[in-house]
Amino acid sequence: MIERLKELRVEAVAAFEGASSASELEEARVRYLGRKSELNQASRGLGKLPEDERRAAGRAVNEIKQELSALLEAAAERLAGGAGGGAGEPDLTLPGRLPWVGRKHPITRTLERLETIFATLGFEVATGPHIEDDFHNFEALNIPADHPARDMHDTFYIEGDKLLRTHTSPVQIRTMQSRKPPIRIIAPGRVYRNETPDASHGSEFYQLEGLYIDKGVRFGELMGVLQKFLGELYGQEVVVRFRPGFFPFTEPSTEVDIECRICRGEGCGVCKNTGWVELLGAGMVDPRVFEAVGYDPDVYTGYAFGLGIDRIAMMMSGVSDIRLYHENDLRFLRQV
Ligand code: 2NL
Repeated sequence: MIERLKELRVEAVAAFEGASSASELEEARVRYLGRKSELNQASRGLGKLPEDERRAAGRAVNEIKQELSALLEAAAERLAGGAGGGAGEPDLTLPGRLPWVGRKHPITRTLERLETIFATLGFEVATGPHIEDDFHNFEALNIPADHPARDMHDTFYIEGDKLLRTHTSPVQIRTMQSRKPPIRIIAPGRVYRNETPDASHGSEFYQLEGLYIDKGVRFGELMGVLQKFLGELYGQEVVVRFRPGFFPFTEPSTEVDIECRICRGEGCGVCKNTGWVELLGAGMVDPRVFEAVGYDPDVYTGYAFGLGIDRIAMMMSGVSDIRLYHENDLRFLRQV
């Protein structure tokens, strides 16, 4: 039987490699790999062989099937490649195949736009590690030990006091520790939260925080800079609202909204009928943060702010599910 299989193999290889049209190839396929082919019958007859022959014959049948299937595929590709139909003549009237040109990820494009705006406002870009420690991510930011953000359910802990940063604030803590004011930086980057993902929450997303520290920095300057930033992003006619808020690391704190651009404040689905869309959180750096990094809060003051980059990207292009940005599906990424 093995002898017969070897002969069959030689015949089939010649048939697949020699096929000069799709129909010839199909004929060869039916003959050598089809349901009624000799090979398939041999395969079905294996059970009737004596135990000692069955193993070797079974292996031979499988090897040949695999080899022939690969050859069949290669032959099909070869025939499809020589376009121009049955005649084998290339159709020179067909449009050329454009090379596919890659592009930047929508989050990257949004980030670069934000960086450019803040560069014109005098902010330099600072970066830092994604694996942080409890001090830089929580303690120095005046986030108390019993704060829910520090729970296992909200933060990815690694081992000991190592964790994945939950915001980019630790970059600013590190910058303050290593430099003296004046400091005017933005810290953009990926952050991590142990959350069940849904349309507006991912376990990884992008944030941008800003920090300005010097002598005599006041709340009015924060308002002015954010108004200017939002004007550059959305057009100078944008309507900005500051409303009281709370963060452990700023005092006083504010939430910053813009008038809904879809309904112009009338109320719609996007602004959940409030007429306003929340964009940023901000405030004056809490004196306890200054103490944690060794700055004298009687000498220096400063402001800080934070925003979600994914959220800005979503609002720019009307995307309603944050998870789409992190699935790497090119059908989505090529559209937005
Ligand atoms: C938000 C709010 C905010 C900060 C981030 C900050 C950093 C340092 C000191 C003080 Cl080192 N503050 N960052 C301040 C206020 C708000 O983020 O909604 N982010 C998405």
